[in-house]
Amino acid sequence: MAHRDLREFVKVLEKAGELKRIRAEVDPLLEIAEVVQRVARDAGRKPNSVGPALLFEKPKGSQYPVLVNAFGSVRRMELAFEVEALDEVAARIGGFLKMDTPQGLFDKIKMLPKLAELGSFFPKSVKDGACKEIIRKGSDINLLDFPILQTWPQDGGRYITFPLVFTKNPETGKRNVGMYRMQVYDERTTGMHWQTQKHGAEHFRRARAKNPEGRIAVSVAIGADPATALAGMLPIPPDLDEMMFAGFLRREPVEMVACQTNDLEVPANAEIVLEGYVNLNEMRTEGPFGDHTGFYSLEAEYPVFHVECATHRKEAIYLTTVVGPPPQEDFYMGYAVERVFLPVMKMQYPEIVDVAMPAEGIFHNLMIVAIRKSYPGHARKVMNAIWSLGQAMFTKMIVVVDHDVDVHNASEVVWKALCAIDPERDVQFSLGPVDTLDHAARMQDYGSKMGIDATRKWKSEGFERPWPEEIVMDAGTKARVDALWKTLGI
Ligand SMILES: Cc1cc2nc3c(=O)[nH]c(=O)nc-3n(C[C@H](O)[C@H](O)[C@H](O)COP(=O)(O)O)c2cc1C
Ligand SMILES: [Mn+2]
Repeated sequence: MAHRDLREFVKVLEKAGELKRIRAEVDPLLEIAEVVQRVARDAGRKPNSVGPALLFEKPKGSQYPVLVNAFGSVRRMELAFEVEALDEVAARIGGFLKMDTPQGLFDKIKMLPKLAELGSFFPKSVKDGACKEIIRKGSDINLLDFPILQTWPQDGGRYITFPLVFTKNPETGKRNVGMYRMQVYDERTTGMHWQTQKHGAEHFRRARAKNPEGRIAVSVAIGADPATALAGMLPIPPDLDEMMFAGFLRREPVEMVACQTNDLEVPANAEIVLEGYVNLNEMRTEGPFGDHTGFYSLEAEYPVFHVECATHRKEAIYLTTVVGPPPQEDFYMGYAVERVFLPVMKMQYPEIVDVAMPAEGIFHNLMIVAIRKSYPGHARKVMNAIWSLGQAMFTKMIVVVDHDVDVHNASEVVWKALCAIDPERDVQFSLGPVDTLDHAARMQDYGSKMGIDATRKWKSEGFERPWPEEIVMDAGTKARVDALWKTLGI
């Protein structure tokens, strides 16, 4: 049985010893973020140690509790997806990808259960949902009733950092769900920080092209069962429904309920829902915001979200996350995505053996890729493939190593990669879209990327010198020293 909702997940975390309740009053303005830094980040920097999820029961100035760091460890991501190891999710995805077009009757029959399973993940519309226990309209809505955090001193205000932003493609009617932060401007207005390459921004542009004076319906859900709550960050192709993917992850369809005031649907089990619209001709300054780069993202112009209706559960739990200098909670969320989508990458590019995105590289700055090299220039082919692969296009630096390098062992990667390169020969630059948050790029959203071919060089790549063998002790000597070991007194 999938986790029913966020509060059930809270109980699961508590039972697993992964959650701490904080009964003292703590201020959502800066203080909660500082507690999170001390408990989660400082602990997370020591090997094999991560801090617990935190449930602040008495945030100052609000009657609703705050849940933070709920996904801030590999174990908690496993609990979220109800698996013993993240590889299980990867294997399930791999199983579906391997489904070839059936040849004979026997193959067709064999595939039926899998196809039926796939069908059973489609979101299901339901008549009513717990998210509508309380319905507020107009001046009865006050976002500031919720314990929305300000996380860093120079932030432009309070930000909703864990929203599911629902929009519809104005041309196809297909749904998108993205996790885009929302700066709270007042009781009923927020920013809508969908970056230019994201699907929400594309819906906005297409709607504006049709009618620049119009608006686009937007609904936002905050807090749901874990797979659903996380679905907004998944880097999946446009027009692939994140709610379908959430259903796949939880092995049960997500129940969706119609909004009160627009034609969108939201997860019925959501803790809080904000319904409203974005005007297509209205922009407002958003930021600064202490971001997951560890620096403040600068102010910029973004669309504005107007809330017309707010619905929520009685005793709603406000789910949020704190970003800042890495590693923070989002590192573990991203790590799970990296593991889960590895089979998808491998299906498109079978030469890829493994990838790693170290925490300090905050996803977009560094990807280490191990490949089974088969032909001259193969490493550069893989770089170009990654730069054209969904949100991996943002990768500022790609290091390609041979299949026998452990990409998760930073010390091995640094050692072997540096030994394998002649910098002038092996570094490749490319130009293209970069992450909006990259403050060093020559201009916002556009800049250069670098690939390092750190594979062994071949004669067929113009390398005429012999390549040396890596040093390893021979088995005979090892066995003799094993036999001697006890006599050595070491
Ligand atoms: C905690 C967190 C906050 C995020 N904030 C933003 C944001 O403010 N703007 C944005 O464009 N992407 C943000 N992202 C990344 C997007 O959620 C991610 O790129 C997602 O795939 C976007 O969905 P889409 O592909 O449907 O547009 C955030 C991710 C996380 C985990
Ligand atoms: Mn999407």
